[in-house]
Amino acid sequence: RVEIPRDYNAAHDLLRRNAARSDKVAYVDASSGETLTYAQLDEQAHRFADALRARGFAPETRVMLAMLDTLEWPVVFLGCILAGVVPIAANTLLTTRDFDFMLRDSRAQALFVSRPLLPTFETLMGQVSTLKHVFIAGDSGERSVAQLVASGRATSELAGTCSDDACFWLYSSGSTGTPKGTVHLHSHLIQTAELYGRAILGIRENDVVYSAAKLFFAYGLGNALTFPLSVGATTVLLPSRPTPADVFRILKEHRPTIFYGVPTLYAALLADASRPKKSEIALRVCASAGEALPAEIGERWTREYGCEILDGIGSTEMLHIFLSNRPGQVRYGTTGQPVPGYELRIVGDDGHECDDGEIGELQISGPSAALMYWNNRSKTKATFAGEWTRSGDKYTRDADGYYTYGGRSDDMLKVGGIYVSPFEVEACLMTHASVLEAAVIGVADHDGLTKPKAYVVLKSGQQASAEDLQAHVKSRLAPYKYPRWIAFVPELPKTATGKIQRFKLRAAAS
Ligand code: 3SK
Repeated sequence: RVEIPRDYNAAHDLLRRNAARSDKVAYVDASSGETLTYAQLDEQAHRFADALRARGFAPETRVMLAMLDTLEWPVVFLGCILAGVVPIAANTLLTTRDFDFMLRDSRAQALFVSRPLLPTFETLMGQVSTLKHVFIAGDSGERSVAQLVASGRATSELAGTCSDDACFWLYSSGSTGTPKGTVHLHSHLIQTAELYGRAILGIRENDVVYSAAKLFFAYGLGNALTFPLSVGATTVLLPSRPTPADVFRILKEHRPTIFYGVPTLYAALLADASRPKKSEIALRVCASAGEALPAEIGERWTREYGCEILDGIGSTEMLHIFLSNRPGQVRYGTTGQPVPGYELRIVGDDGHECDDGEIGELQISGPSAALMYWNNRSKTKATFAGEWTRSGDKYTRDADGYYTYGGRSDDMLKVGGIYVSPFEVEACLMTHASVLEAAVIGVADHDGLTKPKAYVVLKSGQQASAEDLQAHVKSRLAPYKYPRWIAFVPELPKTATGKIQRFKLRAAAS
């Protein structure tokens, strides 16, 4: 574990580490080609912090970032933290209803929003009484992030934060569809950089990194902000959702040495005939998280590119990866071994610690565990049990200390690395005029990766096609949540008290 002084500011630490790298490129936008050097990042983050202070944003005030991965993202995030203001990095794929909940729940006083995302927020402006200011990223007008930065002084004084102060929040998807504000402290970012970034990935100054996972995800935040800034590496950002063609272009043009992806993307890249040859790219190591990487995908990637994919698992609650394969010791089909600095245990239903080979819930103890879920005492108590954080994931450990994923303890699914609540998709299906009932489970596609499948009971005398229902969900929920398959059934399996037995559907589907 890293010793962190009591008086500590996470953004100050990350920027100070690069004081001697003024002209080195910290970020490059793969879409526009624009770059931000370490000196520019430092100056703009300090100006931003000063501008916040000048506008009366006191330490501990919360603000929301709903921003695409552009050069302004690290400026806003680090600038807030320098000022002691607490940024909430929001998933830009969510809907107005999700943002409405998150803005009210967090009482964020300002919103920093990328211009293309403005329509999603339009109906909320003036409606959420705690939201006082909106600043637009990717713009140069009066209410823009750029103007805010320009208005601040470059020499702002440091907020008197300490290592145990709230630093930033991320919203974690809840099984009921209600996101949970996960509060992280100033000390957490650098812990993940040292324990995983440096010790497992071996990230160093001359690395160029590209993360397909966006900065608002805990995975992307470590990949593309904390780890590269902790050692002075260069990070490639892409504002849009990465297609295989985007990734191939980045791999060839920017020649990242570290690529972070999710299994669905690795499968899509390997399935694409236009993928580059090994000689055209410069990867030395890849990481995968979000869902278990099928062994076949890892093996094919290594055969093709001569570099390993380190499959690991992390969580929003633990901030980054705590269990991972290590370079030179990869066993595809497993999630590897505990990351040193984290302690893991597997616990059976009755609370006993499992022996090797026995399945139970994975629990983690480590220095980056979130403080709590905001405004949610019962879920906080259920997840953060003293030293131990419950993952909700089932695992077994073999005699060599390698861990293998065995499914979720609850009904949540992971789709392309992102949690999806079956309840939320079911509730959305039931808003369709023809649907009486619905149940959603995860089903493996041809690559062995989980996608939502819905079982639907139609109202008597009503008709609807699978395409109708898919379009209905797509227009109301984040795009990755729609059911890829729909089965029309006469009834759903239920308990005597009327609860849907999703496990019966899962058993029948497998
Ligand atoms: O999904 C994961 O495995 C993960 C990895 C790193 C950070 C956060 C998460 C959720």
